[in-house]
Amino acid sequence: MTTEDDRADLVVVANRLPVDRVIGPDGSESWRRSPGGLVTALEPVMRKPDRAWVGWGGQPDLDLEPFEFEGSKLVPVPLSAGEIESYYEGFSNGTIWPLYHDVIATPVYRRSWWESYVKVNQRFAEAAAGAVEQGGVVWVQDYQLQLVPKMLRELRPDVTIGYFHHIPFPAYGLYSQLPWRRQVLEGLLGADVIGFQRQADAGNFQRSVRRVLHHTTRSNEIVVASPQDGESVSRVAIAKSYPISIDAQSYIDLANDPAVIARAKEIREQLGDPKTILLGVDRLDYTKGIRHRLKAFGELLQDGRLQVGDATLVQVASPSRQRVDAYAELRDEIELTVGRINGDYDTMHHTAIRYLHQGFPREEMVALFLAADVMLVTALRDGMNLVAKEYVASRTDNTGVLVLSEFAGAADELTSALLVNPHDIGGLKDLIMRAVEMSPGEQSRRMRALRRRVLDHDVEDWSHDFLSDIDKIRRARRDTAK
Ligand code: GDG
Repeated sequence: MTTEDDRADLVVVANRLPVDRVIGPDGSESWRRSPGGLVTALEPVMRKPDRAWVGWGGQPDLDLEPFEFEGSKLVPVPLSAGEIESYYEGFSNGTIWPLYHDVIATPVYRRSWWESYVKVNQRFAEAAAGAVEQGGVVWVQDYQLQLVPKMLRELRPDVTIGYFHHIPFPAYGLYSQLPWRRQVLEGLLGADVIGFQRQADAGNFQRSVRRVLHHTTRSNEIVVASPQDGESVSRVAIAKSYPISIDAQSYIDLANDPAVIARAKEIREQLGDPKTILLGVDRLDYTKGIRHRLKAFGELLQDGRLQVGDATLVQVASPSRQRVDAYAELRDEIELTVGRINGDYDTMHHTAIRYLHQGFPREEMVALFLAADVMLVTALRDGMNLVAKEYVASRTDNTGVLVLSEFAGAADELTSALLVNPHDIGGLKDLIMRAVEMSPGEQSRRMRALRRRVLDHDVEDWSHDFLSDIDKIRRARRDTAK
């Protein structure tokens, strides 16, 4: 039972709790902090007292009471195996994810998935409503929970609501395909502040709101008119960009760690000391442009512009959403392509592509960043792409080259990278060669500018900027209520 006293001043609501359940050999149960990016991003926020996090515990049918973890309260939301299939794998990752990433894969519109999404969003909204104190703040995270802001406002009109959208918001021409386009926009507009990665995403959202709901927008503001007791009452919602970032200092610390530096050297040696190591690090996802990257690299070997032994591509593709069909198919395609390229070009001593379908600890990732001369981020569409920022933060000696897709949110900030349209395979090949051949002077000039941006705007700035806008609204409301 939640009492008035243990309700939190700030509640984060996300699909997943920030912890994983571990069962010991003796059957004992404990929780471990999960390694995900969102957990790191919200760490400075959760460190403060009086915070709670509402989310799913990561296993089906886990119906648990709220519990304390590292000073904050965690409120588990149960999901059945069927709901994981329909709400999470289905509507979230089979409908919204491909639609919002410019239909790189075909979105599936299934009414039963939508019904499950509504039901599960309602459950999250109720859990949040029970966890937040009078006049508190709820911060909803991401596309799995787009209906929560409106549902929560209906349950708790006293609460100030924020929503952050980690993925792109598509142009109206694509968004309008969604059979539930009106309900989703109304759901999001339940929030007082709706945050996006890029200004272009906020612009796309505003245009959809004008076209579908006929609300007026001006600059970052949307006038939301809603009928109340027969009269139309309007309020203003903010929709603007708050580009997410990383905890840059933690990457610098790892990059300066002698064990990580030694490991980077070892990785180079184990790959046969090629002149150039190129690196890709992605969840295995069709949005990340892994196929385009492999094609460009394979053609460079075929053309003789790169030689095995001189250049090696390391591709980490961490396992992701393996029960969704499009992901299983993509894995087969990638592994076929890697096998073909390696079959054609490997020698007894050297491999063309070292492909790793595995997850690694953060230390190993930073060792890879240190070992890599060229980082390839060739996403076809990406909300931000944190890997690009992590690579830059780790390059403390200002060497290395970042090749970055224009279609990743990070391209708005990291303008000193070599920016590329990954659909243009010829252009991508030329840019990879430019990266491989770049002089130390140019590398250093570019890397310094990139590092300045990432270090000046880290993840703490992101949450601070968002929560200050929320706080302004909360204070204005309190003043009016006086
Ligand atoms: C979504 C949006 C947006 C990956 N493999 C391993 C590993 N990772 C880490 C990376 C990075 C994170 O996972 C992935 O973040 P990205 O931003 O690159 O991409 P998404 O997972 O698609 O994230 C994206 C983000 O949300 C935040 O708003 O930027 O656009 O799609 O931190 O390093 N980490 C470890 N082992 C791995 O094998 N330790």
